[in-house]
Amino acid sequence: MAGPVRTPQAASSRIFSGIQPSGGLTLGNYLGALKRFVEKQDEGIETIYCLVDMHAITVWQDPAKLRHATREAAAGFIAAGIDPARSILFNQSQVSAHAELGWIFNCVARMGWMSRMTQFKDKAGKNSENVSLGLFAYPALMAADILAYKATHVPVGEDQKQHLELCRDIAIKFNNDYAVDFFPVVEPVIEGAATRVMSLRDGTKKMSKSDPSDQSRINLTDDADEIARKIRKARTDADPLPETLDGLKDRPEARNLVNIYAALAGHTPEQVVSDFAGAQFGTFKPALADLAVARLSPITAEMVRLMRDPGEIDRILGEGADRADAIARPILRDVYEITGMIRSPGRR
Ligand code: AQP
Repeated sequence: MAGPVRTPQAASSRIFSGIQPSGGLTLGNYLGALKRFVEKQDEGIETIYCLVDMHAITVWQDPAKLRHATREAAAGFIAAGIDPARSILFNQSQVSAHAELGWIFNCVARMGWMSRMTQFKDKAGKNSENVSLGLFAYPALMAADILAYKATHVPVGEDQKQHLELCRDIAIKFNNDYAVDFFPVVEPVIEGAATRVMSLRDGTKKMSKSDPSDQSRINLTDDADEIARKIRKARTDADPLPETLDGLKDRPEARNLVNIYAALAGHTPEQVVSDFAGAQFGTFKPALADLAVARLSPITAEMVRLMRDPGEIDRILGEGADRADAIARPILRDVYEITGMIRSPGRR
């Protein structure tokens, strides 16, 4: 008897990445992820982008706010340059392959691997007995998000590196356990001047949409005045900018603003310090604020316009979900076959 049909590995590159609609998109999400999602799409690579609403509920989300944040994030993607005709854009819960493969990966991943995840430790803090089981299992679902499409490359910010290593471990263990060459070993794509944008209030903490202080971040919905005010008030030190990057080694807040400038301008951080060598923050911050407003304001304005028609956003997400499902379903069928789970004739 012939063995199970195996969907072939993606012919060349296939990109998958996601963002949690656990709040509004930040400058960190934009520079670390979204801006690069657009670049990958524009390079002509097959791109699949997902608003991972099932990850968002690993911490409590008000349902109305989650719905709003999901639509707003979709609007942010489109406003930033994601073209739903060229990229697949959808929300995770509309494609059940994520949850189904996530369960199988819960049975592949080891407790020891999961216990080493620093994001879980950071988010759970001293409260680890009371956080959801979903928060602990999050990286296995993330591996399913990626591998349901046999994606080969995943553009992310620096903070997701460990989760992608776990995704590689899961793919390798699945292949070994079932003696197949089925899942690809994915490559993280962590590149650019701002792979880790830091809080504007504390240069040692990541800029995050769930930080209780709104002053710590720039939101993609902030208007020009808010952006300028937050940059003006960003924590810095009293020294002028040095002539080389070495001079920023022990100055995390200054380094963060230089990185943000570089990423927004499309320059290297080296170029930025050389252009502003000897400048005080009284000069650098207004230049950064002008640049940030010039880059972000058109995106914000377009988001506002798109949010006037939530029905159209839902339609785009539904169409993306159908296209995503068409890729993921045959892969999942093979996974059921490989793992010995019966699919009756005529059933999905
Ligand atoms: N500060 C950041 N700098 C660079 N990249 C970042 N990313 C997030 N924050 C920064 C990248 O954005 C993508 C989506 O991340 P996410 O929203 O799914 O989860 P996260 O990394 O946990 O982001 P937040 O803002 O900190 O969310 P909350 O507060 O809900 O936990 C990823 O590629 C991430 O690397």
